[in-house]
Amino acid sequence: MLHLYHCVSARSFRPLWMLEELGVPYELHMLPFPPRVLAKQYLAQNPLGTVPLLVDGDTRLTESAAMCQYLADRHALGKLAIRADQPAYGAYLNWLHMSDATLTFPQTLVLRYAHFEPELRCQPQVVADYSKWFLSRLRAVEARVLEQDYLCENRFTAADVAVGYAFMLAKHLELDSNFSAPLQAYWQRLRERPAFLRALRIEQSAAIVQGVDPTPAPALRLAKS
Ligand SMILES: N[C@@H](CCC(=O)N[C@@H](CS)C(=O)NCC(=O)O)C(=O)O
Repeated sequence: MLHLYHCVSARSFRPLWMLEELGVPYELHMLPFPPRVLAKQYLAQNPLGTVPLLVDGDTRLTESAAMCQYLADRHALGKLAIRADQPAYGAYLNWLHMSDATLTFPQTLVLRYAHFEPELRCQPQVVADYSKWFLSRLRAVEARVLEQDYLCENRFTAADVAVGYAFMLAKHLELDSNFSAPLQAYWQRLRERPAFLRALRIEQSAAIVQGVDPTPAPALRLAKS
């Protein structure tokens, strides 16, 4: 049985969405945000205190994009993967890595300096600069989805899940109104997927059942903790 440690709407949504796409059984462990502060016992599982953590027997992963790749390769006969011998493999890896290193990275600065820091430490200039940074980095996605519906081989893959989470976070950060028409259409395709909608419902109901605040992490203020 796979175990996923997750906070509502955090990057751990990537593996949750993947698991729902693949129909792989798993146990979902909901944590309050930030677990580092509010669930100190979790540090024994993941010393970083971050989510996600995916445990599969002796295998433990703490990087959400790597989890998308791992689950696609290991748990569904490659249904959502691109194989190393396929022409789109390099592009596939590039999207997977880009999803967090290039797209989510600037978003986390916006998140921190607009939402998480106490009022006096908020940094409007950082928020403005990194919002712009994020939106300009979406140009690569825009160019791709102008040509085809999905990022690789014109079919839905783990790369769309990894990149799709950056769109979900952008919605929470209210950056989505700046999306161009092709980006809006791509995001629409992703968020209409039954597995995406199921993952949203599952994280809410699991949070309630497990006694965790179901407010999406990006909407919380760290000061609240
Ligand atoms: N690069 C990692 C980042 C993990 C990460 O920073 N997760 C955030 C939630 S989106 C977290 O747990 N933050 C809580 C903290 O920093 O204490 C990934 O993609 O999984």
